[in-house]
Parts: sequence; C-alpha cells; structure tokens
Amino acid sequence: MDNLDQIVSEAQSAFAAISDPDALEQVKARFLGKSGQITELLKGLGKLPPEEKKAAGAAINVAKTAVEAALNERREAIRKAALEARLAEEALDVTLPGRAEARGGLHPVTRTLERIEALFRSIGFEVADGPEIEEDFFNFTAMNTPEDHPARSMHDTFYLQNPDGTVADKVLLRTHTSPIQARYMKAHVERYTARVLPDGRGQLEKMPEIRIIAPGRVYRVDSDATHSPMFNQVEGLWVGEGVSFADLKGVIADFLKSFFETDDLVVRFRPSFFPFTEPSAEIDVAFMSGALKGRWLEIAGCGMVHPDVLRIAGIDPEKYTGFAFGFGQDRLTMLRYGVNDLRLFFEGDLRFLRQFA
Ligand code: 2NM
Repeated sequence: MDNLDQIVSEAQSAFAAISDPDALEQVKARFLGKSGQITELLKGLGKLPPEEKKAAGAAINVAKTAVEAALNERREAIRKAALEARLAEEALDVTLPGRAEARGGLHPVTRTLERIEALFRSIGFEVADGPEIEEDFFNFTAMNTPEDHPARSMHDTFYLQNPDGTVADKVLLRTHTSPIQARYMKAHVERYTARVLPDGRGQLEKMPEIRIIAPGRVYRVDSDATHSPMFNQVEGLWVGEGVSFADLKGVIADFLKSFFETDDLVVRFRPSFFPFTEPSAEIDVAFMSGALKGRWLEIAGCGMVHPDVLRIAGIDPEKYTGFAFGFGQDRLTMLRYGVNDLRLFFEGDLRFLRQFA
C-alpha cells in the first residue's frame, strides 16, 4: 500500500518540523487522533472483503507502529533538547574566582555614641529614644520655651507641611533631643504614680530616680562650614531627691576624662541661659597636652532642670530636683579623632570613613 508509506513519511516529516511539545501533540492528532488518517483507515477495514481484511489490517498496524515510533522519538528528542538548553543556561563556571566580602565598619559618629552609651550605662543611666518628627508641645512648650521665642520661628525650625502645602503649625523636626526627656518624664510619672484617690491615698511615697541619656538626630535651619541642618545630640537627665549642681559637675568631669581617656584636662562651667534650666551653664574643656593644648573648647550646655519643666511633666519641684546637659555628638567625635570639618561625617566618602574601620 503506497498510501501507507506516504502517510508514514508525511508523519515523520511533520514531527521533525516541530520543536514545541504541545504543538507535537496537536500534529499527532492528524494521524492517530479520533479522525486521524491512520484511525480512518482502521475504521474503513470493515468495508473490505473478508479475504483482504487480514493483510490490510496488518499493513495499517505496521504503519501505525511506525508513526507511533516516530512520534516517541520526536518527543524524546524535544525533551532532551529542552534539558540541554536548561543545563547550558544554568551552567556555573566553578573555576571562576570567588567574590570577596567587602568589610564594613561603624561610622565614627556611631563609635562615639557607643562609647557615650557604655560610659553612662556604667553609672546607672538608661538610653531613651523618641520620634524625630515631634509635636510643638514636647519640643518647645514642655521645655518652657515662650511662644515668641525665635527658636519657634520657621526661620530656625523645620515645620512639616500638610498635604495641601500649608504649614502644619504644631508638627516639626525636633530641634534637640529634650522632647525625649519630656516624654520619658511624663511616662515615668504615669508609671510610678499610683491612682490618686480623692483623699490623697494611693500616691507613691517616693518616685524612683530618672537617669537617662537621650541621643539622636536633631534638625535646625542652619547650614555652613560648622553647621549642618541635621546633627547628632546626646542629652542627659538625672532627676531625684537632692540632686545638685555638684552632682552635675562630678558626672560631667568624670565622663569627659573617661571619654577622652585622659586626666590631663580641665573642665569649666561658664554661666549661660537656657529656658529649660536654671541656673544654666556652658561646659568648656581644655586639654593640658596634645595638639589642642591650652585652648578652651565649648563642648556642651547644662543646668539644673527648671522647676516649670518638672511641673509640666507632673514632678513636684519642691520635692525633686534634677540636672540636664546636652552634648554635640559630632563635635565630641571631631575632638576625639582630630577631624576639623563637620561635613566630612555626612558626605559618605569612603576614603575618609575607612580610616575609622
Ligand atoms: C542642653 C543644655 C541644658 C536639657 C534639659 C532637659 C530637660 F528635659 F531636662 F529639660 N533636657 N536637656 C538641656 C539642658 C540640654 O543642651 C545644650
């Protein structure tokens, strides 16, 4: 039967032209499907005279087997080709050299913070934090800053905008980390003051001391060689019964000697003014040796917490006193490492930063 040979070779070339597995199954139907060519021939056997049936049936089955063989061969070839392609695509060159892990290091300002935290923890301070986007109340009002104080103006402080572009007048980027202390004092009082009954019973006899440092980023509208609109501050607060200016002097002097790893320095407290402390002072330090020998350097502000600041926090200033201070973390870092330009800390230049790693 020439016709059968033709079907077989037609199937072979049809399969060979295909490299997609789904398309191959489609083409298979043309020969072996319900109304495929081979199937139709088998259906037609019944119409043949009985003496021809056997031979014709055998011949059709030979052809069918040949088509199936061609189909299976092509299926296998397509599967192999797909596998080869995948292996080639996912090949790994195991002879390539490895990629070295770049070694990072802590930023010098962060290293300074770790030193400061460790030193204050060693004398019983906790490290507190709070939001950088702050409410006018905690940043200014709770810090006894008058309504008309220049620090509250848009000229000095970054205020947030509403979605419509107008200024949100009570939301700002904190200008110091004092609001952390304001929040901490408020929470501390709420925590340690039992519910006061109308007759006064239930109030705690004595509030535990507050001893915290409050480090973090602060923001001011100010930008030149020595001022960055963002800088880092570490403030501290110690509130308790009988806490005095003498305690303040001792804590600060000991801290500076430990921080700079030398006893060869003198500390000076110079009268000053802050709305949140009374009395207030600037802290100057002078090294007795080294490159900075003999020059007074302004290093922090401090004072006894103003009675109104305690009162706003719910602490009775007749019973408790406290001192507070604020250091410029970036400035401490400059002094410790002998860096003369503040901006180097914020430029991210690896040639500079690698020297501290
Ligand atoms: C400074 C200088 C002086 C200060 C005061 C307070 C608080 F919360 F107790 F009122 N926190 N920080 C303070 C006092 C900060 O920075 C130059």
